[in-house]
Amino acid sequence: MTNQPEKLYDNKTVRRKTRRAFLFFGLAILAGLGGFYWLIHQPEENGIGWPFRKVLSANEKLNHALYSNSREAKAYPATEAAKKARVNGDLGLGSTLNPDDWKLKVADFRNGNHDTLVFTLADIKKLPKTEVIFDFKCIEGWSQVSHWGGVRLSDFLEYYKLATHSGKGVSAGDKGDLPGYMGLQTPDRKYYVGIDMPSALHPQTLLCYELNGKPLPLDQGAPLRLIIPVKYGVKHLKRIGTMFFSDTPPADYWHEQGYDYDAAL
Ligand SMILES: Nc1nc2c(c(=O)[nH]1)N[C@H]1C(S)=C(S)[C@@H](COP(=O)(O)O)O[C@H]1N2
Ligand SMILES: [Mo]
Repeated sequence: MTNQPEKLYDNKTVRRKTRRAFLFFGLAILAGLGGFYWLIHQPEENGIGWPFRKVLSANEKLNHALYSNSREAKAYPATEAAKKARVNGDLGLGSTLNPDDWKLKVADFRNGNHDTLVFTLADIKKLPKTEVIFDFKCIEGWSQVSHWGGVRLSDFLEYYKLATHSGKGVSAGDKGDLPGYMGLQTPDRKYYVGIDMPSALHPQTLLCYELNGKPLPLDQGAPLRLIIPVKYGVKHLKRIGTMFFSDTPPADYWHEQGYDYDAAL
């Protein structure tokens, strides 16, 4: 009798342990359900609950930090471009304009000098022509592949040594020497936008004077408009009158109406 193996557990112990295990799993499941309930009942921001939203903002911040000229809007073949590009928005185009009298005014930024520099269309056209064919997107919900021609804004700023504090070219790549933003306005200042400098210097961003290989029509911004494929249509200011540089975000027409400042795609 004495060397009979001791029973590890009697029935009572087994029952107790089983009950405990059930209780534990039950609680674990409840905790899981509770967490899920909590997750899906958080206040929403643009339809996204904040725990998810937090992850998105972190990604957005990362995007900003890593934003580089390598992020290009998809290019299309010219055959896919609309023969008749849609016209939308005429703020700042109300006054009559003789394209031959038009001049581009640029607030000089160098060495804190705030003189106004004046450029003719010929000053711009003498720089290499670049064409961009991309899907133009408006925040109103339409998009259209369209074909634009002009001079890269970065080429213009580089050639005339604009935009840096020191007066060096933007290609010197000295980020500390660049302002954070540039502003553009129609000649009557009724329409105006602010653009972050990395987007302004993006290789697809154009000072545009052609549509489908022909001179830009007046209602599409002749003689010179902005084409900035990394942004929604609101930023593609037609009929540029003035450009200036700033370390703080310049006034922006649609931002003042409540739209996102960046209007980035
Ligand atoms: N001067 C000026 N530029 C403007 C606008 C405007 O009202 N005035 N509208 C913007 C908007 S909302 C869009 S979608 C595009 C449309 O360009 P499009 O007429 O060539 O299609 O221009 C942008 N540039
Ligand atoms: Mo738009």
